[in-house]
Amino acid sequence: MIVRSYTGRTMGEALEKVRNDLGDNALIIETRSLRTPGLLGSRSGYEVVASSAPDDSPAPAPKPAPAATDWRQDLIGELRRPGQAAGLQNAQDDRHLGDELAAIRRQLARLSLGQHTPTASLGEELTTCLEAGDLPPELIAECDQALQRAGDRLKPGQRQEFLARFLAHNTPVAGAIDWNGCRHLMVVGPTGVGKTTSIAKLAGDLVLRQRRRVALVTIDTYRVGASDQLQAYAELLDAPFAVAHTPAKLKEILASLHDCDNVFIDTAGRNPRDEARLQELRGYCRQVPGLQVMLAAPATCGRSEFAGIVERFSTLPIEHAILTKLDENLAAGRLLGCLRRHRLPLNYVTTGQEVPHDFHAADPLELARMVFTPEMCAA
Ligand SMILES: Nc1nc2c(ncn2[C@@H]2O[C@H](COP(=O)(O)OP(=O)(O)OP(=O)(O)O)[C@@H](O)[C@H]2O)c(=O)[nH]1
Ligand SMILES: [Mg+2]
Repeated sequence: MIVRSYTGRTMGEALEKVRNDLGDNALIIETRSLRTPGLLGSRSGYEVVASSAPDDSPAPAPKPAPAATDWRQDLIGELRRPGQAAGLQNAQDDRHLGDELAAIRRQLARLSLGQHTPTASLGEELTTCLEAGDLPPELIAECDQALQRAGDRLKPGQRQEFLARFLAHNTPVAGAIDWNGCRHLMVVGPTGVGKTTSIAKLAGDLVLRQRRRVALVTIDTYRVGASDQLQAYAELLDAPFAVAHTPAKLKEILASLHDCDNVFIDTAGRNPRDEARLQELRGYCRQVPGLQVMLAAPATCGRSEFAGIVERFSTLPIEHAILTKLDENLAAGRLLGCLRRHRLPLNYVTTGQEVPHDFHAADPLELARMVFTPEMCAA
């Protein structure tokens, strides 16, 4: 297999040189932009490192230069003709070629985004893994730099764990709540994220494992069956239960529950764009002294949805956060990016529908290791 470097004033020019020299099956290993100082100011250009197809065949004779075409179109054309590109002999060749094409596709995506290849230290496999988990590009670049700094002090088998620790270090997490300092906890969040179920899990743990006296109160008087759902959990835990229709009533109920160690207050799901409903929640926060607020945010949403939820609910005095449905998350890297960006005071994660078992205190290293699970890396 031949590996050579080609330069050109444009990326298209450099890629044409690759094609002329190594043929249609050439594999792009790396691309980067160049800036060389000159008398009349700096000149820019591009370098492409490419190899011949991995069958050790000699490079084909140079062809006459074809008319200049858009290099992206050239590559797209090649991606659409996988069968012609390698003269497949068997399934192994096929798989190998598939991997190479996937690598070229990712290169193409990076180039079309104007990004430089961030894989110098990460290598293709780790970059693929981080990209598949949708880790933000700036975090991928930081991982690359971290590996570069570590240099050869790391053995190959230690690279994933090193990166998991690096990512964990960059993921702000508050950890388990000190329940002695949190008597009245109101859980807010969008509709259907798992607020009521999360309350049942937290309360269940406090009652069954920590032997605390807990009460459940709901101010969700909108959804049919909402209070029944919480009441059913209260009965299972043998805990007091009440419904409050107004802040004044909630104040009264909390005063009557003075012998309970902790009181959970469930709320109706709020569409983050529904300002009137959020205003109502702000009224409860203002009028009920000592009320602490926990945001329930789903681990399943995209970056902009997550940002919208945090932004809208941050008009409430959020002191705690629980990340729900972690078991349904398909992009651990994206989640880490959201957590780092919004700096949620994350206490707990929930990992399934089973009450009270499917939750635990948030652990940054565990969240970061999710990026490297085989399912994530194979995505
Ligand atoms: N997979 C999964 N499902 C969950 C989890 N937590 C809750 N659910 C499910 O999500 C659904 C909604 O849960 P609820 O607790 O009723 O959600 P909510 O936020 O109270 O809903 P509203 O009160 O209608 O806004 C239920 O089917 C739960 O079983 C979790 O961690 N993983
Ligand atoms: Mg609910």
